[in-house]
Amino acid sequence: MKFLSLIAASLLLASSTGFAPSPLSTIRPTASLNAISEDFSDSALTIAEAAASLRGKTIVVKYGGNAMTSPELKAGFCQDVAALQNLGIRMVVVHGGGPQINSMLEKVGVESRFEGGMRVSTPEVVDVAEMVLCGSVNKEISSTICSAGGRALGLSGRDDSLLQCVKKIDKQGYDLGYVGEVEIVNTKLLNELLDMGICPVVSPIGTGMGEEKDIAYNVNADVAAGRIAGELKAARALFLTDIAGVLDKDMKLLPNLSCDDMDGLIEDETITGGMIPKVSYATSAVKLGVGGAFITDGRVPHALLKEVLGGGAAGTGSGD
Ligand code: X2W
Repeated sequence: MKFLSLIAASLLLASSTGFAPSPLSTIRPTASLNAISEDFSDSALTIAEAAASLRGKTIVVKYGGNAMTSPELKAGFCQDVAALQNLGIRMVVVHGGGPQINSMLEKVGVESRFEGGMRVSTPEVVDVAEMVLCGSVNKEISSTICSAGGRALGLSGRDDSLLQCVKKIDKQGYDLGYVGEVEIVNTKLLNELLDMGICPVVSPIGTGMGEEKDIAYNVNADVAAGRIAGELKAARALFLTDIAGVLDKDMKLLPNLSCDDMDGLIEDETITGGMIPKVSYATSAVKLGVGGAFITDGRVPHALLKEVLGGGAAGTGSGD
């Protein structure tokens, strides 16, 4: 339902503005498109309409570390990104890697803990996070998108000052160390890459500002994705994670939420831990002009393609 209203809104916009096809209009069918066409065999028109309405628009996808654990799901996600890119949609991937950072911290014997969904980050923790996120995780995602027929470039928030941060001040008064709050997003860089037909794959390590410009900040990936989506005024922000969406206290899925609902659910502690940054920054992205934000179960094969072109993989949506 949320999806249909989004498509309707997009089609309305397309027809009233005299929709111009993007320069990236080459359509190359891929394995992913075949995979979802089986699930949506009687809705080919809906898929075609969704694809046409999104051509030339921007979608920011947060790909969480918990949704990356299976090699098949990872390959499917990268195929989906390549397929959507080849349909002329401007794709931006912001990835996490929390579990991957945990296992490296364990290997090197550095302890860390979370407060309000944020990893308290000493300089040693930031070093390990940067090594894991910008090294193995980022390169694996960008190269797999390329192998699937897309064009992707991996970069971190420190490259060309993509994510300019200040130290995050925690509302509860915890000192989070070098956790960054994103103040400025270099949208010029992102738009230049998107105009070249390249999907930026962003690691959430930010750079300090002014005299602190050589400092690396560990940025929660949901925060980075929400801020990037908001600043790009993306058509959609999707957060792929390892749960079904936002759940109420009885673990029932809340499929459709407004920005006002979100604040109340955080206040009454229905939303806790790692879901807080996801929901808060999905909400702020919508407030900044993103067409709709969706928290989607990334454990569903081809969840991204299903959410964008089909009736949705399941999950929680917010927006128009
Ligand atoms: C995160 C960055 C990675 C992340 C961390 O160190 O785990 C902070 O919490 P997921 O997989 O999306 O959780 N940074 C400050 O967000 O990864």
